[in-house]
Amino acid sequence: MLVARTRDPADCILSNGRFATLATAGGGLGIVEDGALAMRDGRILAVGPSREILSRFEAPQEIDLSGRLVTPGLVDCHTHLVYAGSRAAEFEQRLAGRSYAEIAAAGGGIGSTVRATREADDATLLRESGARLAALIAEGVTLVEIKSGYGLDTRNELRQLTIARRLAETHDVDVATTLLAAHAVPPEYRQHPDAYVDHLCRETIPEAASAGLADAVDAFCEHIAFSAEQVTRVFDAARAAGLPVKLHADQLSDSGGALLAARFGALSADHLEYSSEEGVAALARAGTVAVLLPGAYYMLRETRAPPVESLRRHRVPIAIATDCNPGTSPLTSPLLAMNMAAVLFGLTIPEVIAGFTREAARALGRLDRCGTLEPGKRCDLAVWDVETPAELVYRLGLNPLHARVREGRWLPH
Ligand code: DI6
Ligand code: FE
Repeated sequence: MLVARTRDPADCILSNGRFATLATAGGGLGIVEDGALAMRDGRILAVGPSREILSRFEAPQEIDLSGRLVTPGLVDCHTHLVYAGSRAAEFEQRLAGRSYAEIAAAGGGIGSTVRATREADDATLLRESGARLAALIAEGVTLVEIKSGYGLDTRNELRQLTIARRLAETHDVDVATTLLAAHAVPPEYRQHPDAYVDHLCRETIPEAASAGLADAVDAFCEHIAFSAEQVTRVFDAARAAGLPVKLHADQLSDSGGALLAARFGALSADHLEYSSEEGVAALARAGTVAVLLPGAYYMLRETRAPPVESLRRHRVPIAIATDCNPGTSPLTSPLLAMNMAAVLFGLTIPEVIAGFTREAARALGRLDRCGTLEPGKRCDLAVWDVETPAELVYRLGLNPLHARVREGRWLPH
C-alpha cells in the first residue's frame, strides 16, 4: 500500500540561496549553503538545506534565488532622520578649519537644525525625511530607529515623533521611535539648562509616553550638551514613565557615559570613542549593546576609534548604525557604514553584518522578533546580488540589493 507523504503547508519557499541566518551564539554568520527558507503568515517556519526544506514543506509559491545571499533585513538602530534643512554651509566651514564645538557655541550646529525644523510644516518634514528613509530602504533596511531631538520643546518633539510614526505608514518599513529631547539646551533655556531638564522630566517625557509616541528615551551626555547628573534625572523620569533608555555616550570626551548607561541597564550606549575600560566592563555586566557610528567619526575626522578590542574582550555586543543626521553624519547608506566600520574600526565581516542585523535588533529590544533567520521570527529579509558576505561590505557605492521581504511579502528592488 502506498502511504501519501504529507508535507507541512507553507505560503512560500525561497530556494537555492545562501542564507546568513545569524543564528549562532558565537562568532560566525550561521551560513546555510544551497539553502531554502519556508515562510507562513509572515513568519519564518524553517531555514535549512534546500533538499530538507523542500521535503518537509509544500507551498503554492516557490522562488528560486539563483544562489543569491540572504540576510535578515537590515536594522538601522540609530538615526536622527526627521529634520528640515541642510548644514552644508557648516560643512564648508569645518573644511576651512572651524570645529564642530565652535560652530555649536556660535549658535549653529544642532541649534540651526532646531530652527529649521520648528519652522517647517508637517508636509515639508514628511517629504524631506521620507527621502532619507527611502534611501535606507533601498539598501535593505526593514527596521529603523528614528529619534526626535530637533524640536526641543514638547510640541515640536512630539511632532517629530508623530512624523516618524507617519513615515512607517507611508513607507514599507518598521519604525522604532526614540525621544531625544535631551539633545541640546534650547535657546529659551540657554541660561537655565537645569530648568530645561526639569521641564523634560515633568512634561515632555510623561506626555510622549502617555501618547504612545516614544519607544525609548535617549540623551546626549557630553560637555557641550548634558552632564551625567542631568542625564540621571532624565533617565529617572523615563523609568517612571516605563520607557527603556539609551545614551549618546563618550563621543567627544570620556564623560562617564558608558558607566551611566550601564547603571540604568540601557538598551544601548552609542558612539563610545572615549569610553574607559571600566565603562566597557560595566556595559558587559549590564548587557548593554555598544552601537558604533563610523559616519560621525569619519565626518568629524576623529582620530580616536572606539575601544573595539576592549569591547570584544568583555564580550559587549556590537551594533553599527548610520547615525543619519544633518551635522555629524549626513549618511543614508547602511552599506557604506558597514564598510567604514570594517576599514576605520577594524571590525570583521561577521561582526559588521551581525552589527547591522542581530545586534542592531538587540539594541532596539526587538531581538525576540527579528534580527536573525530563525523559526517563529518575522520573515524580514534582504536578498543580495552577491555570493559572499564580504562582497556586501567591500564595495563602495554599489548597491547590490535584489529584493526585500517584509512580513513574508516579496518587495523587488
Ligand atoms: N551626536 C551626534 O553626533 C549628533 N547628535 C549627537 O548627539 C549630532 C547632531 C547634529 O549635529 O545635528
Ligand atoms: Fe546620534
